[in-house]
Amino acid sequence: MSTLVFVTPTWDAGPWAAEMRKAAPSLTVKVWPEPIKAEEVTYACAWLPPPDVVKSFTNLKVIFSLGAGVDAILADPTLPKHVPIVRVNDSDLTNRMSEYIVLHTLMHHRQQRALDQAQARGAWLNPPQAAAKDVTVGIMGLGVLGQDAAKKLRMLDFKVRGWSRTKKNIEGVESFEASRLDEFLGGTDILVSLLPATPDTDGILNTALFKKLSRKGPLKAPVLINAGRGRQQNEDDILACLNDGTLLAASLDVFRKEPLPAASGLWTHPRVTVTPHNAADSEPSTICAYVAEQIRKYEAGRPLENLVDTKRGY
Ligand code: NDP
Ligand code: OXD
Repeated sequence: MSTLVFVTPTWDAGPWAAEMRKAAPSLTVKVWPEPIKAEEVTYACAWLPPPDVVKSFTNLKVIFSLGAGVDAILADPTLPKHVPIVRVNDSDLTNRMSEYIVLHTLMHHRQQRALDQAQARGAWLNPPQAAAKDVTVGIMGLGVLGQDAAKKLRMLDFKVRGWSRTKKNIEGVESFEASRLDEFLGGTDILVSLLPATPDTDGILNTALFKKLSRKGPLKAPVLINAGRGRQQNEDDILACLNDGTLLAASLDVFRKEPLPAASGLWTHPRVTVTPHNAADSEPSTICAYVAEQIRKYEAGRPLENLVDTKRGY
């Protein structure tokens, strides 16, 4: 019998273990750090695993990331190099992310924060309202999540463009490969990041980049929505750019340090919307069903899906 262990120190693993027992009754399911015979563990399901833990499972066959991003798993320098890592690619998580991107794009497009603030003052504010077809949303990262968000924004009639390492062919979406970043930015009114955290994307959302965004859109200054990873953003630059008008507003779901420290000026900035890294939560029942299905395929000698390329870092 195979043993699966959850290594999720920041989450209550109880509901996860219960769902996994339902999804894969033949597995022995454990939760780290309960006493485990490390050599009996064949599968590890991880979210923010502490360094050195995964390597202690000497007969591990597969590591499952319980999220789409794998940066926290790859950050462990002792991770066994020969063990494949599978990440989440699941319609439930994807739909949740697209909800977030559509919600925040519409919130900025319809100037909802300004209307809320006017309501609080009892003011009848009715600013000019542009049509979605006159606004370009530029998505950095046209992978599983970026492509779904792009399609849903298109359905609302936004112009959509995307930037990714390699060029994509998505109906109605203008695709820019890595070398065309400046061109991509120059036509973007609302910038969305759905990039993974890798050495190449570290700090990419900074003043120099924000200054390249379009100022010709109906809102006259660009908006930033980051639901990728906090490491991508320079938070001092974001505040400075909001204050000098380089950026109009921002919605941030991810931060360099999470939870966002109380002292951060992002909490109180009137044009920043802070959300607690909940753009797309991993739902135990669907993700456990996904992991169980992968294990069934693997044990039947079929290939694992959604494998992480550890050299690229995503
Ligand atoms: P994918 O791996 O499917 O897509 C990643 C995209 O980023 C690809 O299009 C890839 O290009 C592009 N990319 C990667 N590196 C670069 C680079 N250096 N330059 C240009 N483009 C690059 O990932 P997902 O769409 O599934 O997820 C994206 C990220 O979203 C996750 O890694 C995670 O950090 C974040 N996330 C956040 C959540 C939240 O709640 N806030 C929830 C879930 C995920 P190419 O296609 O050419 O390889
Ligand atoms: C993920 C996340 O990567 O929730 O899935 O951040």
